[in-house]
Amino acid sequence: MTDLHKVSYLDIGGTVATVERTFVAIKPDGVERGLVGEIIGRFERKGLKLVGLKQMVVSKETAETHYGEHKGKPFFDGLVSFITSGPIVAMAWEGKNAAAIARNVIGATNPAQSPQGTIRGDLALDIGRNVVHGSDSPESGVRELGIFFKDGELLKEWNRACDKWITE
Ligand code: IDP
Ligand code: MG
Repeated sequence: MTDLHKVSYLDIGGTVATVERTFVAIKPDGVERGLVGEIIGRFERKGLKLVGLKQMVVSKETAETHYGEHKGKPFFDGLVSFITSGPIVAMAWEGKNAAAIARNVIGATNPAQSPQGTIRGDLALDIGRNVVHGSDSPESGVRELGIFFKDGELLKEWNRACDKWITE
């Protein structure tokens, strides 16, 4: 893991700021259902910046590491088997409060409790098929980006012309 997984340095009007990055993945159900463009578009429209993107099939070992906090729970084996069952789309999104913002875009774990307007509220029915993953804190974001991305796979620094219209 390197600094690339944690922050980038954004120069806005001469002010250099550290910017948070978080991990988001479209799960195999979202990919199978053709929701990749729809889901990426929601994060883009929110103003977050895409700084890493790849489609991949997750190994059992990686899935068990990623979901390590849930080991021993009744749904763990099913979750690992589901997340490794087909391709996912792994992403790194950057922006102010990226982890919390991405969780708001995603919604609650159970789609039945997730409001309309969120990804899970609009596009999912079942807690075991909730189409997208998002890191639950900045620290989890760093950990999970380190699991799914290698050095060189994330953009180092990319200043968009529109950044000043998104972040004060
Ligand atoms: P999160 O994805 O909203 O962070 P977590 O509690 O971290 O939710 O659970 C990880 C994933 O495990 C969930 O997204 C969901 O797919 C699955 N999961 C969590 N709780 C249950 C459950 O009670 N039954 C089936 N699957 C579950
Ligand atoms: Mg979680």
